[in-house]
Amino acid sequence: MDILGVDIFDVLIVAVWAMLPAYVPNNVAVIAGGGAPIDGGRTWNGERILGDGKTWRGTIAGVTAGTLLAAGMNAMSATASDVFSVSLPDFPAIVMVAMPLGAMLGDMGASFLKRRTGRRRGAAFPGVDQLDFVVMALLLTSITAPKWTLETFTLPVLTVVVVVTPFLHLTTNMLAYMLGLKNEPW
Ligand code: CTP
Ligand code: MG
Ligand code: K
Repeated sequence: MDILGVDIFDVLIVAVWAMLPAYVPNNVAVIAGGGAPIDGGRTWNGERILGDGKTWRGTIAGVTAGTLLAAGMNAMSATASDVFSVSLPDFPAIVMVAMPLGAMLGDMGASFLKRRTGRRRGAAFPGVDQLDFVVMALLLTSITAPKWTLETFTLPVLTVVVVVTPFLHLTTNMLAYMLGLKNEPW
C-alpha cells in the first residue's frame, strides 16, 4: 500500500529491522537482570538515583545481546533484503554498540526521571516508557554515525518507528508479564 508514493510495508520492514538492536536489549535485561544495582543503592533528595530495576547484569547483558544481534543481522542483511524485496541496512561497527547502549541509557534516563517525580520502581510513565530507548538510541547513532543515521532513518522510516514502537513495546511487555518474566504488564 502506497502513501504519498511510499510503500508502507517496505517502510515498516526497514523500520523494525533498523531498530531491532535497540528493541532487544530491554527484553534481554528483563530476563538477565538482578544483582547489584547501578546506583549502588545511593539516593538523591531521599529517593534512589535509579532504583533496583537498573542493574549492571541486566545492562551489560542487554548491550551485549544487542551488539551480537546487529552483527548477526549484518551477516544476513543481503538474504533478508532478497526475501523482503527491500534494501535493508547494515550496521556499522560503532552503531552495533551505539544502538543497544543508547537504548539502555534511555531506559536508565527514564528511571532517573521517574525517581525525581516520585514514581517508585515499576511505576508506569506513559509515553516515556515507550519511547525513552528510541530517543537515546537514535541520539547516540546520530552523534557516532550521522551519515548512516540520516540515510537509514528517513522521514517515513522515523515516522513509522515513532508510531509502531509503542505498540511493539506494549505487546512484548504484556507477553513478558504473562510469561511471569516481568512484574508489570508495561
Ligand atoms: N533490568 C535490569 N537492568 C536494566 C533494565 C532492566 O536489570 N538496565 C531488569 C530489572 O530486573 C527490572 C526489569 O528488567 O526490574 C524490568 O525493567 P524496567 O521495567 O525497565 O524496570 P522497572 O523494574 O520497572 O524499574 P523502573 O521503575 O526504574 O523503570
Ligand atoms: Mg517497568
Ligand atoms: K522502563
